[in-house]
Amino acid sequence: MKKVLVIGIALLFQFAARAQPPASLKLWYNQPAGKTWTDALPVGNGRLGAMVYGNPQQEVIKLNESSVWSGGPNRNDNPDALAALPTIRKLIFEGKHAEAQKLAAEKIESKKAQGMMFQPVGNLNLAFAGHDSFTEYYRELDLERAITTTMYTVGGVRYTRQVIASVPDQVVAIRLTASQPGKLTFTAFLTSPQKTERKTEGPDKLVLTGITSDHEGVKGQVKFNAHVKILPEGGQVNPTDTSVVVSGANAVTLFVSIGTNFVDYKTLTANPQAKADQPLNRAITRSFDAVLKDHVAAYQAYFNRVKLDLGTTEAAKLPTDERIRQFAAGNDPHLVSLYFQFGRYLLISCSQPGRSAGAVPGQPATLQGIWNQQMSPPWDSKYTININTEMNYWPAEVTNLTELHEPLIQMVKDLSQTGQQTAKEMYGAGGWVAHHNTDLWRITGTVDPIFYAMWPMSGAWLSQHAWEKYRYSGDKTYLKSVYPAIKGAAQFFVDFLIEEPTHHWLVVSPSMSPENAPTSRPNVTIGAGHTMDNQLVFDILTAAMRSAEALNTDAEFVKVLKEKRARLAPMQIGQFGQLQEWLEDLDNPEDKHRHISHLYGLYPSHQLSAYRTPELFSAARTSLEHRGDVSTGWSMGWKVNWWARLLDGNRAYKLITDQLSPVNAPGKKGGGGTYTNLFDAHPPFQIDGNFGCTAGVAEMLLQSHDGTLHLLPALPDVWKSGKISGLRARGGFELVAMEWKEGKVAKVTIKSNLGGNCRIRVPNALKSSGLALKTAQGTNSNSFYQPEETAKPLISSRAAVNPLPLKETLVYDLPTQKGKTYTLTL
Ligand code: FUC
Repeated sequence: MKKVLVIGIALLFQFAARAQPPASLKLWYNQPAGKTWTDALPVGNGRLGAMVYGNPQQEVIKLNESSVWSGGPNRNDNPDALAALPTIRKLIFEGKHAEAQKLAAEKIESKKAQGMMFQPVGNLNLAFAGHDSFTEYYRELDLERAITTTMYTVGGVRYTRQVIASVPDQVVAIRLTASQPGKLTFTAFLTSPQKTERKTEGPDKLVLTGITSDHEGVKGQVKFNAHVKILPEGGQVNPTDTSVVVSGANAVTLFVSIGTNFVDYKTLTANPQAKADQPLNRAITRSFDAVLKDHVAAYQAYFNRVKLDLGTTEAAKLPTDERIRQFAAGNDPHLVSLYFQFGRYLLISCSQPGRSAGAVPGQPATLQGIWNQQMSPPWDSKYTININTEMNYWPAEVTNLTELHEPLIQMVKDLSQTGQQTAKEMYGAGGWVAHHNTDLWRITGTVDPIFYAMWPMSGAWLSQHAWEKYRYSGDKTYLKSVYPAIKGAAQFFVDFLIEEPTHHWLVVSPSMSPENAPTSRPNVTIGAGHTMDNQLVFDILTAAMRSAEALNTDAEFVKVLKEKRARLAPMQIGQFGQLQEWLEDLDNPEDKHRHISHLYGLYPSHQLSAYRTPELFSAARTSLEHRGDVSTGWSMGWKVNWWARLLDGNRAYKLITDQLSPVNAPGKKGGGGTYTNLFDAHPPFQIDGNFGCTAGVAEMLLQSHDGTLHLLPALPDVWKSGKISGLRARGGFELVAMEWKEGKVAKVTIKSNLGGNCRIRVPNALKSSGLALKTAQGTNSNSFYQPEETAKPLISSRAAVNPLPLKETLVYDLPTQKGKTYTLTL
């Protein structure tokens, strides 16, 4: 009888653990992560990152700190470039691309370091003897409070562990409790793959000191200290040489603090021990609950700005790993909102402005955000700035996390300094340049073999982030602070553009269409006048021009920018009706390359429009069709945005489905997907796909790049009804709330932070009580909604270009006043 009762209670527990409230924003599992890093759950505060395994017998918390990188301050320019530049350019214009690439490999490719590695600090281990056999296991990551919780039962005692990474307190805080007094007995110790020394201080403190590794001839110079304070309630605490043993405690709080000698990319003079002790000494005067309360408040100040409801079905009651497995075949719209909010969670957790006392300013999200356990991670877990780093920040403005854009903007400012020398020494140009990778030390020479490296375009792309941030806020004080970087990026191209011999257009040479070689020139990427380059130069010259105009400065420079811009190569539509990737019509419809760089003009840029450039719009679609759907994670994340911009919600949703497939699904051939912890798979793990897809979901519901606030531009049939609140649009508008039913906007409330005309494009008629809502006429008077005219495309005589049929929309003008809120209804 007693046995039956115990089993009954156990089953009840199991059920309680499994039956989640339907719409909770939680990732949850019925098993620990074991040894699998991509099953562990991430927490972070922009500077500290931790992966929590939730293993009962041996808890592992893998620790990162954003300035722990191999090497030290260094430069990697190749000064031979300048003398070789005229010959390389001549060879390209003579069609001798292979020879040009060979010479560039000798003279432009960096002969120095190829970028340093973002490295781990180490692991905090908590060993619980006898906890290898447990029941009623449950593990979650709560996105609404940014806290992981692990629960299980051993010997009738319910154990709970919570882990957070706090911005206000600058510590990782861990709370261990048990359902009966005196039941917490474990050994805590630090380990690390780095060169470290470990000791204990006093009865209850673990100390690890280390220095990062040498790499590619650059001496490892980042010194770091990890300090852990272990504060039991009841019981005993006894240190050994390198561990602290807690016996018979009722509850325990652990605070983890990490400090380094890093000040900025050229300065390593901070005291790592003091940097680690400062937040730790403050934290230990506070309770876990107090730290938790402040953490949740700081986190929610960002997270709660946006809410998304795409509906909830029975599937939402399943554990997260099961939901991923079933997504394609099932009906689980809530998993998309969970994935969208997880993207926002990740950005809040891995990219914070440096505002806390004593904290180093956070670094931008690397290829892995801030979570890396390997000494030599894939692509060094650094910054690939020919797409991946930019993609990390696509959600920042639209999903209302503009402050989290700051670490990237700071990196742009840093590169605008380091890249000046590269521009001058390698290319004899003013302004600044960066190639396709950079790192903590802000290197701006080339990285990797020239096939991948010959791309002097990152300044143009990264500066768009500085400019677009302004287009959302209209904050001129901010614009002034980034104007020198934007101007410097433009100045480089003013000096570097060269006239090509056939059409006499101004082009970038040498460069490439990122990482893709045309079929007719196998293994040779180098060339001139690639479509993406032309689009990027158009954008950077425009950004500099419009910034100068907004700030009422540099009138002479603006004239130069206008003259140069007018002479750029137009976009071209090739023989298959595709948007040409290269200056010549070399595209192969069978090419499935993951980079589709020439569609930069469609997204994130806005040079292609259904309404203004129908031929180019149709050509972009043809190019995208040719490339197909399934690819690496980040490529699919980009495709969600492209299909959204092509106003095809069902196809965008299809790409979300590809993205939300398990990375190791049986029978899966290639392509990325999603790990059980919702991390994006390149594979391996790369965080860009998370951010790309998050931005894509927003782009399906709201667009503001093409002269209007376009509501529900790409709504898939499966999201018939839903609600979203808090998205931001250019020109200082905020979508306070939008509700849609049966594919129609039922109610929308818009706040105008800057005033001005609000031009709205919608799928259905809307009305307003007492507002001056009128059918739109003429050009939009709002200065943030002026599309930039691109040159008329050249169209191959062999191309059949049919403008795509467009769904009918209505366009309204609503004059707004600064600070006021407006509601429109069906
Ligand atoms: C670019 C991509 C790869 C990978 C790497 C980090 O080079 O082409 O797919 O994402 O960055």
